[in-house]
Amino acid sequence: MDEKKTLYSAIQPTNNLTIGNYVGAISNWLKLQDDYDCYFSVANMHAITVRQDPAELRKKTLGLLALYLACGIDPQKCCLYVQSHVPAHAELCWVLNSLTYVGEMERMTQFKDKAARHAENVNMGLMDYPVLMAADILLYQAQVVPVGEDQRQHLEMARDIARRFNGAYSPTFTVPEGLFLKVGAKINDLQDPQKKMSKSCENPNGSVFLSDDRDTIIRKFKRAVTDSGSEIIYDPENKPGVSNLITVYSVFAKKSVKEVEAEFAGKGYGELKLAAGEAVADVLDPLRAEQARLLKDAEYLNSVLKSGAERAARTAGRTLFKVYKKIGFYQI
Ligand code: ATP
Ligand code: LTN
Repeated sequence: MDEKKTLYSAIQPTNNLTIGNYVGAISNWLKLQDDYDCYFSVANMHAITVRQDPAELRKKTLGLLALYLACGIDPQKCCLYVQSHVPAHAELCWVLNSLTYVGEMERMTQFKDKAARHAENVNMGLMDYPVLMAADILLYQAQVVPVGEDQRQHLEMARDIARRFNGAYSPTFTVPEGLFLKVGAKINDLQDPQKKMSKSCENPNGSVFLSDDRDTIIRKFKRAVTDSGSEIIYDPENKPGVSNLITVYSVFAKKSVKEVEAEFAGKGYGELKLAAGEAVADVLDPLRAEQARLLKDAEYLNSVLKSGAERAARTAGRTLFKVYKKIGFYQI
């Protein structure tokens, strides 16, 4: 039997996740969990690089874990854990810091964006974010890392750091490959359909959050910006609003774009908006209910976290041990 490849990914417990995150990240993980040996973490150490309210961070950490589970990520198949529960992340990050140059961190697009957005708090952690992400991935010798386009540069950095370490000492780290899924479509903002839907958007009507209730979801879709004309055809260039609604409906109702076009031939934008809203609500309602049920079961969540942290720490500990030996840290 072929050994399964190791896969690593994470989401930060900041803001509320949108249907974009669901389609672009979690729903893909679900499909990957049978074919890979998966590690999925809640990246709370990354989250504090932007100021967080402590009570909220605690709540969102557990909320994200409950969401992974509610979406069907199976803790029997995957290692689910919270990043700060495995000290090796911070320890390896420190070692890798000495192999990373300030200049290359200053050039990272996300760092420049976030530094501009949080000018009052351009802290060392924000700059070090990609090195911590490299440590996450390299600790588990991950071969495959599913991430969105926005993380491509960080993944490239992780590959460079791995090669640099392997070259300076001896082969130690697996050089990871990014998995940039083409399917699972990109979802755009409902109010500004030229822009990707994001957790931190300014207009809350543009993003549909996984925590939104049915009425809110339907209301947001009813208000979605559409285009001139009245035909329902998929043409992202000329009809970004309608095309985005078609994408959403096709993903959530599990129909092809062609099927959606046929279903709405001769119908109006209003009907498509309503259908999209209902399809999304039909998927999210049970998810939200399951997440709420799990959040009341602290004993179960803690047991998942405990076994996840133990398993993650074992794997990570093996890598860190090798690293410490190679760099000359005296061992007792
Ligand atoms: P923020 O607004 O806080 O930067 P974000 O909503 O852009 O966050 P990330 O945390 O950067 O989300 O991304 C988490 C994952 O969700 C990534 O794998 C990313 O590719 C995916 N993702 C985010 N937004 C979308 C979207 N609109 N469509 C598809 N996938 C998305
Ligand atoms: N930076 C990523 C989250 C993240 C991650 C990782 C993804 C933290 N560590 C390791 C893949 C592998 C994000 O914001 N999407």
